[in-house]
Amino acid sequence: NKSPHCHNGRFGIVHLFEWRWADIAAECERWLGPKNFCGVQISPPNEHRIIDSPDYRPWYQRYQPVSYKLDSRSGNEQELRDMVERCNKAGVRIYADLVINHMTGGGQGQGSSGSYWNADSLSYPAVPFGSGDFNGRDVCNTGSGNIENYNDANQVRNCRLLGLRDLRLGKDYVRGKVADYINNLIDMGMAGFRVDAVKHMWPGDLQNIYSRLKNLNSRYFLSNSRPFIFQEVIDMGGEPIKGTDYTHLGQVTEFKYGKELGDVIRKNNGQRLRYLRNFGEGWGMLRSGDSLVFVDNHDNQRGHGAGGYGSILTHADSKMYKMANAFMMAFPYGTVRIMSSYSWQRNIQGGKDKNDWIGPPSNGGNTKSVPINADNTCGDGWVCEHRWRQIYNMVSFGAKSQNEPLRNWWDNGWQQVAFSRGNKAFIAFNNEDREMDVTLQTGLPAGTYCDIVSGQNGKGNCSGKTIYVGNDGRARIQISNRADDSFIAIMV
Ligand code: AAO
Repeated sequence: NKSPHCHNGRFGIVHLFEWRWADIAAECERWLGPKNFCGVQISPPNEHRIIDSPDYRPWYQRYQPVSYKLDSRSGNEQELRDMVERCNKAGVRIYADLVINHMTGGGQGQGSSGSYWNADSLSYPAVPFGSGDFNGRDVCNTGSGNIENYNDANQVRNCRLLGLRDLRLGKDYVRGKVADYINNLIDMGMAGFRVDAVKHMWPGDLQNIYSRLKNLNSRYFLSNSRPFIFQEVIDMGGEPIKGTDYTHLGQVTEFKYGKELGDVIRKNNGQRLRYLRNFGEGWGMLRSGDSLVFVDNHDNQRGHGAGGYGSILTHADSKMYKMANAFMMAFPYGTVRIMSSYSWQRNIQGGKDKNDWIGPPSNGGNTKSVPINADNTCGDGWVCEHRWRQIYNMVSFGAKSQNEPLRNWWDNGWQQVAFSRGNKAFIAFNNEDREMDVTLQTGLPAGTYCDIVSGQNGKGNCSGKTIYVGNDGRARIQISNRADDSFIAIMV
């Protein structure tokens, strides 16, 4: 349950946030497979609430389940099945986002598959869940019925997160319904799951649900393979509930990673690149094998969740963002997740983005498909960070070097660092406000290498910088602080 089941020579999970299933299927075949990506995190596939006001079809409606019918803003069940099959055939794994802590917030209506729901009477007949299937006053003792204090572990797990109707996961019937939903996805060929809001569920309840899960589908996976589980727990320290409360059950999202890495690359609070030498466990983070890491996610790129605007890097800070992603993919720590976003107009007032709710590019609420431009970038408001050369080439770097040890660390004491992964790959960063020109041990065999950051290594011609490694393994590394990208990466 801690293995993402990547095919050999593949690396990295990309979150295709709010993409349609049909587009993901095509992306597996035309891009993710050929570029050595391991897998895709998809948006929640189940029926969700449809919100028209005050926010019109916000992205967050998908975090309010109405039923476990596989009919959502990203497509219907047939499209979902087709996607899973085509991605598996392209060698790309699929991980679904599971929202199982709760159903909707207050109100009533019809969900994305047309199912009726009523939060006031706790009625979700398309599952069916009724009033006895939710936590209530018997277990939650706050005045509002919502979580009011994160320092009280009981209310974090027994009361309502943001008013969302809190499922009684201690109950056998509820556990069974949730497990049936997940097993349906496993049978279809999914490789695993991101589990939402795990802090708000008891470890024992999750253990029970996970123990009901089937092995992965033997059509695509070795027999007896268990689903890969990565659990969303925001643990920045200072609360009674810790990420390590859940590491015996699967991996856990390490939110310190993106915050600290953002602070280092922004040079906040006197941070220096050289301090990254022992990044990860050395900085008080989870054990590498327990940790799912990312520069930003769909919450903190818009001020939800945790991290803060002054720290978290996103596609909007592109130069620093590419550096952060490159470091993450080159450095040996955690399972790597890359964010793939759509753009929206930020409008921060009083520390809050007034536009943080804006949903994916759409025609009247129907999510648009993703058009691909001649230069391989995406159109129509889809950012497609995973199609930025500096990012997808680093996926290849990670794929090639992931089993090699960190070697040849060098730094200038401040904002210049370099290291190799064994004798397979080498990377150097210049985050100073001046040029870098040093001769370094790369660990690589002698030869002429093509920098995969500034260009592409085609058949016999390199459109990027050329780097010459001598017989002694050393190379002259020149990086301008004013270049589009102030780092270089080479590999055998
Ligand atoms: C929407 C509306 C709400 C409305 C609700 C119900 O926005 O106003 O009440 O519907 O009608 C997403 C959106 C929500 C949305 C929800 C449902 O983000 O705005 O609510 O869909 O549509 C906590 C959870 C964490 C959660 C995060 C957002 O622990 O699990 O809040 N993330 C997931 C998803 C997310 C989704 C949900 C869960 C719900 O990724 O997309 O919500 O399914 C502290 C705690 C954290 C806590 C944060 C935020 O963090 O530690 O556990 O996260 O607060 O409340 C520093 C600290 C850090 C602290 C942070 C913020 O960084 O170091 O610990 O400050 O104070």
